[in-house]
Amino acid sequence: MWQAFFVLYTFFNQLIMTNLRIAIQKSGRLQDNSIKLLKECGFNISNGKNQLKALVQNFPAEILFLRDDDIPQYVEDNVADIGIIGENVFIEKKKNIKEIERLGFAKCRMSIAVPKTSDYNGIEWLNNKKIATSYPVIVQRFLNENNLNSEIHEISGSVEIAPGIGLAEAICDIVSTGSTLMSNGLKEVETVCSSEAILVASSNMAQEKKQLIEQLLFRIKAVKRAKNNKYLILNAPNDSIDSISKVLPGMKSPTITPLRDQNWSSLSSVVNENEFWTKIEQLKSLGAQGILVLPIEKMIL
Ligand code: PRT
Ligand code: ZN
Repeated sequence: MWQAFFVLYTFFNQLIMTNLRIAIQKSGRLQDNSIKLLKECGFNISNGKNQLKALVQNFPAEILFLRDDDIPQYVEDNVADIGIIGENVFIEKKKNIKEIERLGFAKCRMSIAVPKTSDYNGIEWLNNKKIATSYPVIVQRFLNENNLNSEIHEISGSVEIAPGIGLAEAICDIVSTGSTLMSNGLKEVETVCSSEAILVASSNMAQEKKQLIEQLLFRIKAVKRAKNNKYLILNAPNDSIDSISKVLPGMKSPTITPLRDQNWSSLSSVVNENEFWTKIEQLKSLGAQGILVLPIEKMIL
């Protein structure tokens, strides 16, 4: 009797339970980092690859594996509640969705490139020229901002070969290291925009989904913050503790523990990656010694 009740309870519970549906790229440059981020947020995902859908075992969420170009439409249509895409795709697709968090990976830029041998002498050169691209919306926005009247030739892939086969005089494509442009005899002449992976969300969704997103965002922020900070432990002469504490205020104030040598203390605190080396120089000049630097896994304020 009780067993039957339990089975029925579980069944109805699952029926009414709302899962947060998260769309990520099925394969490509965004996939590994998207899965890594969700795992760092504590998600236990059964198996990503070769599946269209995966259930998160320890959070009311499921992962949908899709082509990155399709994710904005799925999020707009509420098939997925949130998604991870490149900012370039977000701008290009112009869907009714919103950016809710920048994720800091898949960093790249969109640039205009022309043949190395071209007599390019400034942005005006592009006027009345043909530009090949897979991103017509982004290119048109750039042309409008610069009062240029160029022709956009939309192609879906291998944009970098367009000038070589006489399809266009310039291209606009994603650039990361620049080696693709170089090996195709092209030079980068203008940056159109920069891009990184972002989390996007549907503009209208149920309250319980919003709460789940808030929970996920809390975790993402803790993971991102941890990546941007380092944990420092150092030894300092007692008479420098005040000045060192000013250099290393940490999350509230540094932890100070006396050493066996009564003139010295151990001090630990958190320092932001951006100011790391400047702070190390200041600490050294204040007499700090034996500085240990440790990575932080999660950082919750
Ligand atoms: O199959 P699906 O449609 O899902 O994937 P996709 O082939 O459209 O996208 P994918 O996986 O190539 O890229 C996904 C996202 O990663 C892009 O939308 C960008 O936001 C981001 N990203 C970051 C990049 C690059 N770096 C990148 N280097 N996307 C593409 N490239 C390509 C670029 O198109 C060019 O061919 O790499 C080449 C340039 O690289 P470098 O290093 O030679 O300059
Ligand atoms: Zn794509």
